Amino acid sequence: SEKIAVVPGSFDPITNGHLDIIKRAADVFDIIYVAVLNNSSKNPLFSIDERMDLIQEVTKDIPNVRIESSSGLLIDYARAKNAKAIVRGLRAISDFEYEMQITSMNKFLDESIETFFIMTKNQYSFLSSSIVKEVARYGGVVSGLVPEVIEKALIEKYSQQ
Ligand code: COD
Repeated sequence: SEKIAVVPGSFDPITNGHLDIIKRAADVFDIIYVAVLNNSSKNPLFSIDERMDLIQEVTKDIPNVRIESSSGLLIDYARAKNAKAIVRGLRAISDFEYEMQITSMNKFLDESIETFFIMTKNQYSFLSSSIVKEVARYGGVVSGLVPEVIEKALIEKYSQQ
């Protein structure tokens, strides 16, 4: 049977670090659902629809990737998709505590779904959507850190504000 995994996140916006995790997960699993979800502790810059469109654009060459969103719990979404796995990216030590916490909560909610971690490439270790937004907001160059369409979207977004 097909091995289905969910790659969840805020993706506000998607960076080359996220994209690398999605590509590597797509090499291992048959179908990847990239799920744009709400992180209640973050205040998003891009709407869910904008984030989904941007992800669609930069993953269009990966045939087994599907982009969706959900306003509920990740675990309910994963169950509805018949996913066996949740895939997360791991950067520096700072990700560890948070990831342990959500992984153990998701395990408590549904024991049958496993969380897998893919370690980031060195060059993306310190890359985050937040730091990219911070730099773009003050007119800094973020090429190489995000795909070109994302850089354009950031420039456009901040020029409107
Ligand atoms: N290199 C590698 N991986 C990276 C990089 C990078 N440079 N940057 C980010 N990542 C990874 C992250 O570690 C994460 O695994 C993934 O990419 C997405 O990152 P973000 O920051 O876009 O997403 P988060 O961490 O805000 O996502 C949190 C969720 C939205 C998944 C979470 O809040 C959630 O599940 N919300 C739904 C409600 C829910 O179920 N809550 C209870 C969970 S216990």
